[in-house]
Amino acid sequence: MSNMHKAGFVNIFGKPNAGKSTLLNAIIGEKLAIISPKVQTTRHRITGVLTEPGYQIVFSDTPGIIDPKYKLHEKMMSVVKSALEDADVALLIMDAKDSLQENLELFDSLKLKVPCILILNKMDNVEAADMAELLEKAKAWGKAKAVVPISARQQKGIKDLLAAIVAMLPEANPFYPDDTLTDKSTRFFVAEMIREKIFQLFEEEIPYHTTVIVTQYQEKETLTKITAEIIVTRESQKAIILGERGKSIRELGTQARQEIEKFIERKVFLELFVKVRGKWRDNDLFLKEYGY
Ligand SMILES: Nc1nc2c(ncn2[C@@H]2O[C@H](COP(=O)(O)OP(=O)(O)OP(=O)(O)O)[C@@H](O)[C@H]2O)c(=O)[nH]1
Ligand SMILES: [Mg+2]
Repeated sequence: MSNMHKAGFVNIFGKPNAGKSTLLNAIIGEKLAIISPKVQTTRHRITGVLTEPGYQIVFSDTPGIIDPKYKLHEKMMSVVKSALEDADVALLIMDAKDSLQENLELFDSLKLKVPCILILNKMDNVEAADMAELLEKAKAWGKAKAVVPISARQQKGIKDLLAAIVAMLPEANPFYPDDTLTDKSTRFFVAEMIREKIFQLFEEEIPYHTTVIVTQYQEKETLTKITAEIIVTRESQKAIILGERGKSIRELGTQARQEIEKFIERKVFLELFVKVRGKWRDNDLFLKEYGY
């Protein structure tokens, strides 16, 4: 019998929409990271802690890697950079339908200093024969300790992935108490859940011009009262979020409230306000105020 305990930081990297957040949630078994079919959904580093007998893994989901076009993007890429620096193991994830060559070029450009696992995600979308061929080609890259096909959405291949990770973990004591799931606050997750609904309900550029900040969070006797501000860059965007006679923001409020109630397991009274802050995405003070 050995008392050896393993623990480490395992950070997830990839292009936008590869399924990083879906993977984090599948591993932790809780919806920590928000998900949408649109690119650039994740803007922060989201930690999820998995504690099992004999090991603890601190996973970090990160924003998809892009060329920055404004300051918010730069902040997002600095999140990726810092995650590159403190990983024990890097999970490099790609959509199995996407170009292998493009993804490998991106992964090469990261100049990783830690061992990595290459993950071929969304295998549910690909014929078995094509998947086998992709797997061979991916292995030929030669830089990953393991290449693991998964479906994050259908939670397939997660066990194999975990086994590959655990084999690479350093010996260490756990960093967190065994009931810790994340280091982010409930307020943070509430703002994220509202932002997710904006990504899911509004088209085109709206989600990209929007951020959400929780301004009030009060636990009353029978319910939790939450006030949040939705920040946009233009009056026209505010009008779209409000909708005709407030129809759109009511729908947004209802969907977000249901999601928050599931998360905190309490009744919620949610009040939303929309504010226009021109160019907040390029303004250091606003970015800081909004948590970036
Ligand atoms: N078919 C299929 N779709 C998936 C799978 N995993 C994720 N998706 C979908 O891919 C889209 C993007 O998923 P996310 O988890 O938000 O991707 P991400 O890499 O975190 O994206 P960013 O945060 O924008 O960088 C969503 O519509 C997911 O439902 C999978 O295994 N199979
Ligand atoms: Mg994401």
